[in-house]
Amino acid sequence: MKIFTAKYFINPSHFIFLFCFSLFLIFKFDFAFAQKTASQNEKLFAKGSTCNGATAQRELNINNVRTRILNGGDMWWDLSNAKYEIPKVQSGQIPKNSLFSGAIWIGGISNGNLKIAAQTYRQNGNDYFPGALNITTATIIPSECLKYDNIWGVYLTEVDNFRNNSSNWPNPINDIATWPAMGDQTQGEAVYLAPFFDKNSDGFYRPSEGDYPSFNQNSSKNIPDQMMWYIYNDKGNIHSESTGLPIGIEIQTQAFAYATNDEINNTTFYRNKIINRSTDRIDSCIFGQFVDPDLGYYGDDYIECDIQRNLGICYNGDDTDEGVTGYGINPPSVGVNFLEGPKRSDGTIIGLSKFVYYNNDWSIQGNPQNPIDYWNYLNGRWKDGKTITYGGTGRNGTDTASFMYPGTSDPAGRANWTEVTAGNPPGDRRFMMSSGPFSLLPGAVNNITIAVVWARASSGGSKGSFNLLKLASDKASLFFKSNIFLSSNNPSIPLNKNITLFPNPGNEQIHLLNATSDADEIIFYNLAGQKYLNVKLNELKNIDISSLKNGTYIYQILNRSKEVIQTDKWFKN
Ligand SMILES: [Ca+2]
Ligand SMILES: [Ca+2]
Ligand SMILES: [Ca+2]
Ligand SMILES: [Ca+2]
Repeated sequence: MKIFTAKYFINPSHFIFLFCFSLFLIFKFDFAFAQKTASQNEKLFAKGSTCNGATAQRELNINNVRTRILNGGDMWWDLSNAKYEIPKVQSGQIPKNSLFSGAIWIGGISNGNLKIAAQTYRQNGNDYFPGALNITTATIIPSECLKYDNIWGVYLTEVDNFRNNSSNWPNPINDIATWPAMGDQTQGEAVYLAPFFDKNSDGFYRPSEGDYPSFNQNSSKNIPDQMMWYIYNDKGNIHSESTGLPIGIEIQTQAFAYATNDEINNTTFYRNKIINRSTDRIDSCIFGQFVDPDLGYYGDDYIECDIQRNLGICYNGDDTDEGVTGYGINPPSVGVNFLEGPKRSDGTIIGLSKFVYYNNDWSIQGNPQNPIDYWNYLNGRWKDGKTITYGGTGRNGTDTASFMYPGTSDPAGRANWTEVTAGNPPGDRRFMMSSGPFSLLPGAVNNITIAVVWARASSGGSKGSFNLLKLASDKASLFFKSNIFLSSNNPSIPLNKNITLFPNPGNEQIHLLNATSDADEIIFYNLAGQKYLNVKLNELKNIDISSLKNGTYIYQILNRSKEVIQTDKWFKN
């Protein structure tokens, strides 16, 4: 169990807080006076609403992960302790956690003002508050915040039990009965909020008529094995956490997971629908996922990113994860994957744009203390505004970079750069993965979906798990494209989940079972991600693998459009 003060900041004294708060006041009023054409938002901000912070918590636990979801923009903890337990244990056993906490940050420039919403540990307060905003004024009153201070959730088994038995319709379970499908019109909220299936197509959510919670609006398909829905905004009160100016955003989040027999069983997903309810255009807008990974014992971790995979990674800084909270030998790796980022004005989706980390201290590479610090990290800069430079500690070089520790994934092909090559002592890392910039127009809606992936190898120390994590990431991306992306009416990406490499393990020649005619090419990688064999598939779908050394491989099957239609493990012996 982690000691509160050790894990957190170095116990900020009251003095530091007051000092920051004074800075904030100076900063805020400076802006207010400088800005003669203060928008309606700033006027409303001056009045302010007086909502309390979010208090709901709920457990996502359908597969090998047991994690705590909160409704204040943060997750994976219970406000004191790490709650990203994987593998899920029975009661009485000591759980091991791979993440400590995480939260969403959003910043941008509007009317010359920096606006920012960011959470870390709620040590100073809150930037996010429960509830749906008035879509005209982007405001909310405290009683509405309180009404939405909840996380709604259903299992697929509960939805099935309800929708398949009309005798249950008059008496639905609580979360189906209270599912917040429709906003309060008298408060000016949006007509539709949480997605539902409208059985009788009358436009109203009435479980008594067979309507039920769904994953996508009015679709009966693709309901995850467990899903949650909650709504929050950055206008319920002043931003006492970051001390930034509010934006006027509403975020509707779905946390969900699937019980499977593959890597998806170690994965959790989060889809954030981010709506600009203000009348202001936000330029240079950046969306970020802040992550404090604590891989078992938190004091010996390393971080890295894989740019092509849009993946932020935490792996153990050595081969043994000590202590009662530690995983022991062959420790796992955990990663956070951007599956769907914000959209540019031309509709293209932005992936991982910046990756930066910081330490648990007050240095220029340490914890953020004011809105500019948060803004700098969102933009992949250090607290003093200096850009990352390639190599070493990421400072004081001449060659600029957008990503800390990209390994060998640098698109310009620069040398391998990791915490190992930098010679860092392992420690308690936090990272920020961001996506942008883009212009967030009034009323604009962006879906931002992430997956938390995890892998543990039985050999190869810390690095063995790190390599398997890349397969888990590929699996999550493919799963998203086939089951989630598709179902939200996006372009179709064919996925054949049934191809089998036979025999497995194999030796001289293998054959693809159930391969459809669009399977065109197969590529074998070793666990380090190096390409070993690239074969154009013949009519018979037979492959000569005699040139491969014995060992574990990851293969990808591509279609004629060079899209990956399957990826999995295969063994040569
Ligand atoms: Ca209806
Ligand atoms: Ca560790
Ligand atoms: Ca260690
Ligand atoms: Ca950490």
